[in-house]
Amino acid sequence: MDRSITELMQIAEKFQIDGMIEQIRPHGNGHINDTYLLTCHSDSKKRHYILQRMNHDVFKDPKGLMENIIGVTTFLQKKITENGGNPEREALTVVCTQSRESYCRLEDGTYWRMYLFIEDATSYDAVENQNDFYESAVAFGHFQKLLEDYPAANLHETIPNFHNTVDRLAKFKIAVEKDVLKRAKDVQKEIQFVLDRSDDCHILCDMLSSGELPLRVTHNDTKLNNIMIDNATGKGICVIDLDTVMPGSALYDYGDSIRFGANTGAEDEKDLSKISCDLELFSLFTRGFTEGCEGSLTEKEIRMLPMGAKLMTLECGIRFLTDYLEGDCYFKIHRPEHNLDRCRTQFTMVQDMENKWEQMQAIVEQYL
Ligand code: ADP
Ligand code: GN1
Ligand code: MG
Repeated sequence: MDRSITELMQIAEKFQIDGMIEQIRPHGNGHINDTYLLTCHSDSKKRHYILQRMNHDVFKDPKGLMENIIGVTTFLQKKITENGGNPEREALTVVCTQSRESYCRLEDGTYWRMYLFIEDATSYDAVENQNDFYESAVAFGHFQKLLEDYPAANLHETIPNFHNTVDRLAKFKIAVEKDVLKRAKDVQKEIQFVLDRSDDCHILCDMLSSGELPLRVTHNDTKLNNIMIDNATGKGICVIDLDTVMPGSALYDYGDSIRFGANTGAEDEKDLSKISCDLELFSLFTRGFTEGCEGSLTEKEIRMLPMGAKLMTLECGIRFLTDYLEGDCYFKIHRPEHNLDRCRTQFTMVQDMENKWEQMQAIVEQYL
């Protein structure tokens, strides 16, 4: 829902902000929450904050979600301080409400939270230079390493079965069957693409349940724009968008980053000839991620990295197609066939990875 500046200011004033509000405007390109950048000033000093309306349709338990975020950010800040880092730049900081809550619920049933803005850093929507992608890999790997001893049992599952590809496949099949908008007839090729890969959807799930792959505390949404790159040093300074931090596989984090960042085209590119898996970026990310994980990945995990990349891409395509068939209720869209365009880029990327499979495997083997 579009809100007036006055309304947004009233919401912002419920939080412990420093100074007078000067400006508030929409910010970033996330697909899920409504994000605003707040500028305040006190004694000629400017302060920035991120105000977010949490997507309550997607995250059914905002209280549990915020408990996770407080738990994880407190844990990270302690470790960052011990390591001599700057906890306010290298981790998210939740700004509490005047009544010292981590979020607030308005009378209209919407949920809001605030973070300190990470200054002098950028979240990129595409790889503009290779070093940023490499540094994002180191930072995502390091994030996982930092959370190695986080008590996973304390985490709420904010979206159950988030990367359970078998469950995603089942939900997709239901969407095809229901076909509420009668769109299925126009996307038969895409539907068949998924059905032809039904067996693949089981691979990671089976390996996690058999214990062949370890369960870790993972981020689960490691797109390049969920990391802040320091403007001065080019380092991945802070991992953001912690809504989906849950027990998962290292392959989810690795794979989702490859899906987005190693693609030569944008996630919603209409010209599919621009879509492919850039092996140089694939290799660079693999190097950065394994370095960031500091040797904690098992041999099996490393061997399965290409599969992580392929399945995260396939799964995301399945999710976009499911949302298209269900009437675009989940991901924000900015044009009528946006989810279909997104689905097509993902499937083109999967196809390209299948064509380059031996090369991808040879690359990851260098890191064994
Ligand atoms: P979504 O779940 O909708 O993707 P995010 O939490 O990723 O929401 O926020 C959307 C965008 O807002 C991010 O991609 C980033 O550009 C920006 N952003 C979010 N939090 C911060 C922060 N603390 N400091 C600076 N920028 C931020
Ligand atoms: C969403 O929230 P955002 O825009 O960082 C989604 C991811 C998808 C991604 C596709 C909670 O990420 O799972 O991979 O869009 N997040 C959620 O771009 O569903
Ligand atoms: Mg995001």
